[in-house]
Amino acid sequence: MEKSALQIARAAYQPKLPKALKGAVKAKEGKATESVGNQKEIKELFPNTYGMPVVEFVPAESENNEAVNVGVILSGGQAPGGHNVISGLFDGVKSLNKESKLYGFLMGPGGLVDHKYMEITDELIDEYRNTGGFDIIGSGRTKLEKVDQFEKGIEILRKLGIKALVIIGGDDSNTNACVLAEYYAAKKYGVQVIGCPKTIDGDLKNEQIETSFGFDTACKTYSELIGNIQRDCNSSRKYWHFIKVMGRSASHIALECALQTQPNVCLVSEEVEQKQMTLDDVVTLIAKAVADRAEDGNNYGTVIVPEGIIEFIPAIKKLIAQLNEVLTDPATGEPREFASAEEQIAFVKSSIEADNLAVLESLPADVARQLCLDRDPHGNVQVSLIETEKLLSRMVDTKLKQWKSEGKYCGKFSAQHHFFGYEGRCAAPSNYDADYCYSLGYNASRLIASGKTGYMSIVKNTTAPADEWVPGGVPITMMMNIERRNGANKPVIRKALVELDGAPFKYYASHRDVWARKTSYVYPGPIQYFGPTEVCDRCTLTLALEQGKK
Ligand code: FBP
Repeated sequence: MEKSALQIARAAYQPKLPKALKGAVKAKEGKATESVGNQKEIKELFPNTYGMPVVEFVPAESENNEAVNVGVILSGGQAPGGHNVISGLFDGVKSLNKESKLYGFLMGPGGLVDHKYMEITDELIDEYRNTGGFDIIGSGRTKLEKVDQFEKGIEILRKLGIKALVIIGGDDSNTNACVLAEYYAAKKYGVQVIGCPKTIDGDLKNEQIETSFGFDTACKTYSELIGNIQRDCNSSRKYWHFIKVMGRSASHIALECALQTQPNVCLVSEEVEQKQMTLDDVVTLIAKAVADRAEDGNNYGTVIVPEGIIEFIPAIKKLIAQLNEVLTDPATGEPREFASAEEQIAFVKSSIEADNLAVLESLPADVARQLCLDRDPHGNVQVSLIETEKLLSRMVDTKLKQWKSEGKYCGKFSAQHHFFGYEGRCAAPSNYDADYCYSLGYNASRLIASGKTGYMSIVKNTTAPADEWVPGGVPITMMMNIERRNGANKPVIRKALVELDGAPFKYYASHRDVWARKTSYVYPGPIQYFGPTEVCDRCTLTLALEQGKK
């Protein structure tokens, strides 16, 4: 495969490792832990993996350096840095013992169940160091949650002599990793399961996990593009750009992009929910910004829309919750099957409550259809398919026309639409993600060597220079609570939504009135890989604000 000059230079980049991982380590254990909610139920469900301590790796004289065969799985949506997790893990297991082997299961968790795998060799890994994408072994969204899958898995793990499995995924995949760890521990199968926090959405974080990998690079990529649009917008001064950014539920990406680019409007789903806003309230908020700027002679602007917003409008959220219930077969817990889309829509309409039906029918026909029909394998509405940016601009246009008819000055309104999601998920990882991911993978090898299972690999203090980063592990059960999913109560990792009393949102809220009216755009430009550290190694503004570093 031919490579660009940047790719060649980038391949030679040696990711930074925390000083604590540069020699032999031992696990320093904290106190017994509790889950974040429903302690009694989680303890009962995870008798072998509940209550374990948080661990931190500290220097040691020597460590367990027996050869170990390890398997790795990339699960769910792509996120920049996945290849570096695997290269860190590869280097980590080889540094323990040269005879260790790393096997990659192909196309996600399904590869484990279907026994599709490949050995990761020196030559192979060297092709992928510091590159974006998950293409080294591919990814997939098969849910690993049934006993027959676990049993199929153990067959191939035994055949390959694999003693530990690393699952690189988001909250759902790490929940399943924990269920698998518990199952193998209960059965005494002798296979450890370690998770790794991945998702561009940034919603797998808590007191132990500073950020999920990929969030940094994806937000920098989208912010570069939003900055370019803002410069175009400020040059021609004739369009309002509606820019939807990914983030299935949480608005972390939208908020981070707003902090980096200072648009006229950024919607934050969590605020919409907290203020119990209706779709009309959201439309009015944007239309007001358009009319206010028109008064100043500015018939242009930018609006950032988080992908998941539709699910946070309380009336629509209630509707979706009922759709999820009625579209799940209570006997199997699986999505119900229908002969045709029309049959499915008719079933939905006859099964939901009257107030939910009224909300469904108030929506534009294409959006209503989308809500009734599409689900991902986890049973979630596929929000990335709903064209919210177009829906909102259409409704803003109608609102402005109505205001004009009532005599209000609204200027001219002409809209352009964008959706940034896939553009950022496979970008070459920023230095932050390249270093963070390599450290997460290397650190996973130390969790394995210390005999841990049901843990997630973590690296803390990442706003400091990499030397001072703190590697360790957090028991996955510690992050769990019980939530209603697809018509049933399930133990799941609690998703981190944008906190309205957190520093990133507060910073945005204290500036947004000025940004809404006055053109205050910032143009962040492309990710830089070579150059001054304050340009190349900076973290997201979200993380800097959360840690009081801005
Ligand atoms: P993960 O949570 O699996 O990392 O994926 C997140 C995401 O990128 C969302 O932002 C988006 O809604 C979704 O994946 C799109 O999924 P798909 O790749 O299946 O279209």
